[in-house]
Amino acid sequence: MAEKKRISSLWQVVIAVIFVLLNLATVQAKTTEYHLEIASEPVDITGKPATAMTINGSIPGPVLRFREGDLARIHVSNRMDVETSIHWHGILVPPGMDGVPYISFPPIAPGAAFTYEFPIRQSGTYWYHSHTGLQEQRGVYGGIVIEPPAPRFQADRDYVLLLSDWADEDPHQILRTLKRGSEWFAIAKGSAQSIIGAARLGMLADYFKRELQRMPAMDIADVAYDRFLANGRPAIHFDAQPGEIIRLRIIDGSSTTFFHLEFAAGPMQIIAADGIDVEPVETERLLVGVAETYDVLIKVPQKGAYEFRATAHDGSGFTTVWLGQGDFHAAPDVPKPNLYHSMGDLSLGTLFALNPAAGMDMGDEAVAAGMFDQPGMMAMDGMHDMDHDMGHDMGHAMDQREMTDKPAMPGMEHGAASPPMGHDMGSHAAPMTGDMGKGDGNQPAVGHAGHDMANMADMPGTGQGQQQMPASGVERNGKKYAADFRPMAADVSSAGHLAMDGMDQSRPWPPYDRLRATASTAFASNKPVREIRLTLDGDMERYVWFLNNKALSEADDIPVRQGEVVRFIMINRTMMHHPMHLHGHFFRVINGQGDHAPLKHTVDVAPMSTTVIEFDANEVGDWFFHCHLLYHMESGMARLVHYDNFPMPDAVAAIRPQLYREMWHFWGEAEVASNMTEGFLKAADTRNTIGAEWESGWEGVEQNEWEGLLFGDRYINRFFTLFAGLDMLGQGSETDHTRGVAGITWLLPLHIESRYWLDTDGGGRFSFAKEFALTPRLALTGEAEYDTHDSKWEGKAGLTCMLSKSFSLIGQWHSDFGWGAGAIIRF
Ligand SMILES: [Cu+2]
Repeated sequence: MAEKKRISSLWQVVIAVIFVLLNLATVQAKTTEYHLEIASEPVDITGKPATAMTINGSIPGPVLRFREGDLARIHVSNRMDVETSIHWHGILVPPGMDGVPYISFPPIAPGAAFTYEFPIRQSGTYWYHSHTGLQEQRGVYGGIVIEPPAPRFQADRDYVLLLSDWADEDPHQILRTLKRGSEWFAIAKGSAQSIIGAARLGMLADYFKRELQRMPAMDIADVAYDRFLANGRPAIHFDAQPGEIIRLRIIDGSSTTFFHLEFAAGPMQIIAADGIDVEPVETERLLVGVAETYDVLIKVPQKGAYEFRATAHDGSGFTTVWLGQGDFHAAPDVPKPNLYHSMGDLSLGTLFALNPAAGMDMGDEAVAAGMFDQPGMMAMDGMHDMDHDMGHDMGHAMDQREMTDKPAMPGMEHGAASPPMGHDMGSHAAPMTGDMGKGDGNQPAVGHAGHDMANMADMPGTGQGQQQMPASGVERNGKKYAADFRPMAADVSSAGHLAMDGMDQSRPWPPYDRLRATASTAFASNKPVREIRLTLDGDMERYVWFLNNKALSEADDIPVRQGEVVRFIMINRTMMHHPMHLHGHFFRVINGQGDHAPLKHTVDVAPMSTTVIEFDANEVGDWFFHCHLLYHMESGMARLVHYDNFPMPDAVAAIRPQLYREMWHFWGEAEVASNMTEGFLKAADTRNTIGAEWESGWEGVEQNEWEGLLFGDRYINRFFTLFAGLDMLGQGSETDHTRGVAGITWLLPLHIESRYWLDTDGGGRFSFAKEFALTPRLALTGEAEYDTHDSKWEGKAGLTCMLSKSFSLIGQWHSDFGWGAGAIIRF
């Protein structure tokens, strides 16, 4: 009896405890609710009226604040006449809540609404943005702050600083300008290269060497912007009292702009990257990539107002936050990038040096075959020069190196060029990875390598004693990775205000090698590892961007399996930075910090370098993986990561093909001069163009003769295009003759465009065209053409002056139609 009573009172206690716990749980799992309305509205950001897409009437949208453990419920209403979506960048959500149209859910239709609901499983600084078309460029973005249960750092004030880029122009026009290969944005922001520009810097040799090697002219960014914005404004002020510690939650919500960050009153301390705490690290100047976030602490001086400046990576402008009161103290200018440096030479060494370091089997067809398409492969001379420049220091470093068993680049030995490559690669790899082999297991191995690098400071052209050149690398599972690399030769140009990107602390690359997680991020060693190699490729001229030489529309999904570790080896073969973002996961950035590799959701893969990331495949779903430069993503640099045990929801299955649809872009050009006219119309998707071109003269020996061509072409790579078409010849209103033609276009050294065709009359034609940029706007043009039917050469030479995006003036001489002057109109 007594026993029974004891049991029942025990039950009462248990029930009471469960009741209390349940209550506590409901108290803590608070639902935090937001209403967001997306609308199209007129704005005035630059003094000229423009149309923006706003969230709750503003750019950026409101900061959404949560506590870890909350349930987030966010109602998004679409007040526009186009579809939309919101993606929660860096937030771990169920796949259906990720907000990517055709992957997670159907887009939010005009006039419709969607309610997102997900538990908040993390804390830190994040952001949200539209994942539909180019809407992000129009203003559809905002910050997210999630408070942890117990904050790790105390600050007197806490501010969100959301950086972005703004153009009055319709982003679809921006994309069209990029697609047509226009030089206009480079001219508008002063980064276009020219012969006189190179001569003024004493870099003519570099200029022509690059041209000879058919390397594209380097540029840091694709688009010319009207403004850079801090929380939606060109300049803002944050309240701060003397001596206070301020936490800035910096979000790069730009469509394409990286920013150099600097505080006029001293260094900043990075305390979190992509929302997650890292061991505090100090830095003077910090490069934040598109879609990344950093939390930094800064200290307000005793008196004065100090500038926290975010300078666009390409040097085309900046946005400012003032902190404190009193006399204004501006942050120092960031030196402009020296774009003439033939980085290709250096980077070529980089590319090869890294591959063996990464333990890659370069015999892999996908990689190796693609590599021969690339400009880098053509630039063999550069490697020898680099070797030469490096001199004895490299050799010295090599002696100390523990050689690996693997041949430097097994797959390459078959190529004609293999002997020099193999040799050079070995020596280039040495200083970067040499000592790393001596580390055991996952030990950070960066220190010694850094020491070897210090020897490089004596290199010709460096002129600086202490160069910080952290070579990052790590050994894991018996394989070596070099995750980041900075070119090894510095150029302090005569101009003084120019610096080479990533070379020194004046234009640093992202600080990844110094980011260290606060606890081990290593995965269980018994997990299976899936390694996926992804080359990052692109063609600035056609403006197509690829992974493994394929656009999203052409490619298969990346398959992963729950429970495995997935490793992406990303090999950037372009001259641009690509901030790669994986949805639904955090990944380790292999950076030389061993077990303490930091966790991120977005990582910059620097020009011509290799970055390795790995993630625990534990978020079953379909997830987007893409370059976060908006126009790169839209032009193909994206993939779907698919878990093999994830069943696609029916609503998504029905619309998934739209994810892979091709966009067609249309443009044309008409040259009208006193002696002749010529021009073209084109419509193009990723690899196909259909178009028409014409030429007709009204002066000279072939008066009133005309020729028209209807064609379709197929883009193979930036050097080759196949085409077929109909060639029509006539005089006045008469068509004399029509014939079929087929051939290739081929980009020759010096960037000479050549075309070869055979026609159905049994003849053929070949032509060459070249444009010499004397200044950014003024070009000398030349064309020559030989036709077997006439057995004669026809030629044209002239000067063009680009006055605006759509208008140029020309003066020219044509062998058939004589002298003339006129204009080129682009539409
Ligand atoms: Cu990109």
